Amino acid sequence: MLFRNIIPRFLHPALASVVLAILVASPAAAATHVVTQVDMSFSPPDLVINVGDTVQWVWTAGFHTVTNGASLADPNVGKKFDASLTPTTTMFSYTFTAPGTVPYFCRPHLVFGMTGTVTVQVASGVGDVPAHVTLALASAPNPFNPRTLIGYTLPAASGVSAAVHDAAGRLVRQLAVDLQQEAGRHELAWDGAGEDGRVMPAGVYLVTVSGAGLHEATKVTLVK
Ligand SMILES: [Cu+2]
Repeated sequence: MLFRNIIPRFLHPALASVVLAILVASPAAAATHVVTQVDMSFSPPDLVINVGDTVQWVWTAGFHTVTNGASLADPNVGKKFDASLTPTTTMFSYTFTAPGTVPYFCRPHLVFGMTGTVTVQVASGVGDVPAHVTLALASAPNPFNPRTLIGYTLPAASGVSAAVHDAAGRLVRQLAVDLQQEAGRHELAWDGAGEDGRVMPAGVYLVTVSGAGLHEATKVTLVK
């Protein structure tokens, strides 16, 4: 009798189906993943993302393209995207809406192996795919002067790299290079200065953090 009394109260079939419907209907929040152009390569070269996520390619130097396709012989070259990464076009974003693997390359530097892939997986609500993990990158205060703290959460112990670029995509400051850290929340401070120690002009800067196979970017505004 006790069993009969408890089950309807705590696991009524109608309630259980409502809970299940909410779980199934809640998609993973769409994320933005950053790929940085480093000399004649894309970093990271291979990304795994969820359907609906956006990839943002960030220029640092030179003249490049972000062109979908496996090679120039691929009949689908450039049909999804064929964007420039140059001193005047320093970012390119593309939202992936279908599952599958999309190879891409840089037209001028394909012969030097400047290629990458984006593997788009279907995010599901329950069970089969792990919940979408992010670094939860955020800076505070923002806008800031004289100093901002860049917070992020590592899902596992990892080497962490972090950098600040200006709005033109130039590297301003390397905050960390393969800094070994434990899982959990961490903070890095940026005092608004470049590598030479001089405070940068007021403006918007892009902070990128990589660790545990995750790569995220956030904008911070230095005010005077
Ligand atoms: Cu290139």
